[in-house]
Amino acid sequence: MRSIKLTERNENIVIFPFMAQGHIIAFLGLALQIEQRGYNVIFVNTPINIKKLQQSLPPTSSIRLLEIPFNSSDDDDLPPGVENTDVLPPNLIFNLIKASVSLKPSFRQLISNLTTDCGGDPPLCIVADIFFGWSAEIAHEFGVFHSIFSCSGAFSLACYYSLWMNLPHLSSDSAAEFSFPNFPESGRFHTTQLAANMLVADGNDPPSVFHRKNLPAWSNSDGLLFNSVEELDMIGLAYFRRKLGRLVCPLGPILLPPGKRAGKSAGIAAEGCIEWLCTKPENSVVYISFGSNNTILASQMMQLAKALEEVNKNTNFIWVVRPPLGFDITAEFRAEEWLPEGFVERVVDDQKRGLIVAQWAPEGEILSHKSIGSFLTQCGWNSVLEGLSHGMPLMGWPMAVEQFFSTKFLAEEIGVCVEVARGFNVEVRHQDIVEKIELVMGQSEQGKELRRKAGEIKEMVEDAIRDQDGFKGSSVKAMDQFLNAALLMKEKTKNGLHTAK
Ligand SMILES: *[C@@H]1O[C@H](CO)[C@@H](O)[C@H](O)[C@H]1NC(C)=O
Ligand SMILES: *[C@@H]1O[C@H](CO)[C@@H](O)[C@H](O)[C@H]1NC(C)=O
Ligand SMILES: CC(=O)N[C@H]1CO[C@H](CO)[C@@H](O)[C@@H]1O
Repeated sequence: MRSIKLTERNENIVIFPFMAQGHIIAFLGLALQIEQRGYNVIFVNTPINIKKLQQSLPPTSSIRLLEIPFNSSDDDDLPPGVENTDVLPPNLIFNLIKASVSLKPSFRQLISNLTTDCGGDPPLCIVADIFFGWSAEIAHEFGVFHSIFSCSGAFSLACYYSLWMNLPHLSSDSAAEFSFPNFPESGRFHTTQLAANMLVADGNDPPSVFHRKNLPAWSNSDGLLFNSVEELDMIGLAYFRRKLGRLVCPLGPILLPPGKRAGKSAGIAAEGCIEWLCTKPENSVVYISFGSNNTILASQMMQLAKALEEVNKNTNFIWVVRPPLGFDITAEFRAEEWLPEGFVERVVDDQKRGLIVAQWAPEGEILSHKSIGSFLTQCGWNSVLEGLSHGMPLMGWPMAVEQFFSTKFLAEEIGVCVEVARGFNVEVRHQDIVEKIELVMGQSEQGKELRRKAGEIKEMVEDAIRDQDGFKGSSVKAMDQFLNAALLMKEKTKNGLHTAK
C-alpha cells in the first residue's frame, strides 16, 4: 500500500460510506470525481468490502483503500462475518446500521494515524455516510472539515428525516394519510408508502432510538452533499438549508464506475442486448429492472408477465428477472414455474417482443439505446439518475424506504414518472400495469407530456455537470463551493494554531 509522501503534501480527503453496495458504489463515484480535482482520496471501509473494491477500482486510479476493523457483537443479532447489507435479508439490514456505530473508536484511531503519518497534518476533509453522524465529532476533534454525503435525493431524505424525527404517521387520519411537519410542501402521504419498520415506529423501538440520535448529529457537520441536481431537487434542498443552516451542495448526477456487474454471475453481455435492441423500432422497448438485489412476489411476477403479453403488440421489453421473494435470489430462474404457462414460447420466441435476462443486464448501455422508450424501476436513486440522464420517462414500483418518497416526488412534483405498483402489500392487477405502460409508451396527451418532461430533465441534468467554455453547471459550482469551504476551514485552523502559540 502506498504511503503518503510528506514531500508532496497534496491534500487528503477521507471517504467513508456505510457498508451497503448502493452506498459504496455512489461514494466510489464521488471519490473518482474528487480525485480528478487533484486531491488524494483515502477510501475507508471494512476488510471484506475493501477486498471487493480492489477488483473494481479503475486501474488508472490512485485512490488509496484503507481497512477499518469491524466485529459485530452478539447483541447485534447478525450472522457472523457479515460486513455488507447485500448478504442480509431486509429485516436484518437495520441491525448492521446499528452495529456500525461500533466503528467509532477505530475510525478515530484511523484519523489519528493518518494525521501522524503526515507529520501532524490532518486530512483536509472527511466525507461520511448519512448513518455516521457520530463521525462529525471525530472530524472536529482533529480540526477537520466534515460533510455528510447522501446517495439518495434531497426530497426523499427530507421525508426520511422528518419521518423519524416527528413520526407523523402516528397521528394519521382515518384515510391513513399524513403529512410531514415543517415540510408541508412535500404534500400528503399514505401509510402504504412507509417501510415496515417505520410503520411500527413509536419512538422507543430500536430504529427510532438510533435515528433520533443520528439525524440531529448532522447539525454538527459542516456540510451536506447530495448525489442530486439543484434545479431538480429544490424542495428537498431548501428543507435542509433551513433545517440545518449548513452548506448544502448537490453534486450530481455522479456517474458510477462503468460496467460493474456487482458480483453477479449470470447475466448477458452488452453486445447481446444491443444486437437485440437494434432490431426494434425507436422508443418501442420498456426496460424493466428492480436494481441489483431486489425482486417481487411470485404473484406480482405473474401479473407483470400477463401485462407484458396483453399490452399493445408494438411494445417490446427487456426484463431482468430473478427468482421471486422467498426463493434464493441468486438461484437459477425457473420460467416454467414463475411465468404464465407458454409465456416464453408465445411472447419471446414467436412474437419476439421480449428479452428475458437472468440476474443482471448492462443498464447504462441499454438505457442509452434509442429503442428504449421507458424504464420500469424500483426508483432507487442511482437508477433514477441513470434513467433521467438518458431522458427516460419512468414507471415507478417502489419497494423500500426512500423509494416510496422518490416515486411520489418524481410523479407528482416533477411529472416524469407514473407509479405502477407499490411495494408488496398492495395488490397488483395486470390490467392496471397494461394501462400504465400504454400511458407512458402511447400517444395520449399525458404520455406525450411525460416524455417532453423527460427530455427537459435530461437537458437540465446535462447542464448541471457541464464545465466548458467558461460555463459551469450548478453541480460543478457546488463541488467548488464544498472544496473551498474545506480549504478555508483548514486555513483558519492553521492560523488559529499560529495565534495560539
Ligand atoms: C475481531 O475478530 C477477529 C477475527 O475474527 C479477531 O482477530 C480480532 O481480535 C477481533 N477484534 C476485536 C476488536 O474484537
Ligand atoms: C493505527 O496505527 C497503529 C500503529 O501503526 C496500528 O497498529 C493500528 O492498526 C492503526 N489503526 C487503524 C484503525 O488504522
Ligand atoms: C434485500 C435483499 O433482497 N437482499 C438479498 C440480496 O442477495 C442476497 C444473496 O446474494 C440475499 O441473501 C439477500 O437476502
